Amino acid sequence: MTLTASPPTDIVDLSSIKTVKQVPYTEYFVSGHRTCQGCESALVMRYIAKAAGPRTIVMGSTGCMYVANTSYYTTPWVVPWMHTQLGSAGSAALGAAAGLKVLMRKGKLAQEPINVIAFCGDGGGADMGLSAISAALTHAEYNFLIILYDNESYANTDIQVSGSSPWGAVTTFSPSGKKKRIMHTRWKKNTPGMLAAGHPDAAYIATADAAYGVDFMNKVRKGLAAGGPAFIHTLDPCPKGWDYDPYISHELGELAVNTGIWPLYEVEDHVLKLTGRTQQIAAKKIQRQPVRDYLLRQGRFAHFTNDDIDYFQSKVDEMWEKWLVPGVIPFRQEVEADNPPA
Ligand SMILES: Cc1ncc(C[n+]2csc(CCOP(=O)(O)OP(=O)(O)O)c2C)c(N)n1
Ligand code: SF4
Ligand SMILES: [Mg+2]
Repeated sequence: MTLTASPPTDIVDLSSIKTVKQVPYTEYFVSGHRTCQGCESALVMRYIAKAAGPRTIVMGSTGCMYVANTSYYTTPWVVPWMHTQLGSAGSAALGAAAGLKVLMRKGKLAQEPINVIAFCGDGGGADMGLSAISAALTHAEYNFLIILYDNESYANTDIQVSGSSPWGAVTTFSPSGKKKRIMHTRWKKNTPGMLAAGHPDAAYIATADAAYGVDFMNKVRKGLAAGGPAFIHTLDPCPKGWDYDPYISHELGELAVNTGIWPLYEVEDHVLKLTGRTQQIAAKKIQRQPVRDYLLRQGRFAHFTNDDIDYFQSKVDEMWEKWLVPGVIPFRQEVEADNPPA
């Protein structure tokens, strides 16, 4: 099978995909990139482009999905693509959406739907560019989608720890040593929950995982059709940074969801809906798998003792059993009996 780019048409189809058979065949992110074998972030790019279709502009922050995707004179992007600075996905998305709107209003561009998508990594989005994303999500009058692909490290510059790296993970900045077995002692930042809770004007906010491709593509389409600022955070297994055989990338993506470490949800019109396997876990139709099944498949956790695994499990249990909205909002509401009025 050869993957060939179709010439762009003026069709923007953002309808829901019901089964894998309805997934569009045409690719707009094709071969010719140099990401590692088994790179789930590359799959995220492919699914974004597939779901959005030909009338799409993509902007990408510095990181693996910029560097490995734009080696000199080559690119896998069939749709227009532009690099933006490491912390600028929010500004790029907002600026492009505003620019298109003005050009259309002035009659310099035909009035037609054009998808505006900006992506960033966890370093670029959850750390450095968080303020730009936050600002962008307050601009209800513009349509765009920001995608944060989270491989849980600054991968492109050789796997440095980020605010999205999981507790205890070995990175080049947090090696496990004799004196300190656990060097990275901070819990992963809850970026999608923070953005959902703090941006009432955002039209759509979701989490996703490329191991569940149809769910992800539908979320991309919903975000683009939402009629305002939208944000999706994906969790992407990274064979190089997580240290495992590329063969199991997909399996790790599934385990992240099935252990409850990465809850899948969407917030649409201020309504939160758990999706896919996460919904089934919450409804007690299936049980969460132990985090051990996920952690022990990855070299970055190979130094973990049973106590470390138990600690990790207890933190994930807390998310599910004690958070105000399990897996999403990390508060506990004060119970009056605990604190009676004076
Ligand atoms: C302002 C700025 N600081 C540092 C860099 C160097 N740099 C390029 S890519 C990168 C890592 C980005 O990490 P992330 O956003 O998580 O993307 P990933 O490489 O993991 O795909 C860094 C630190 C840069 N390009 N710009
Ligand atoms: S280091 Fe990780 S994110 Fe970067 S190209 Fe390789 S697998 Fe993909
Ligand atoms: Mg990263």
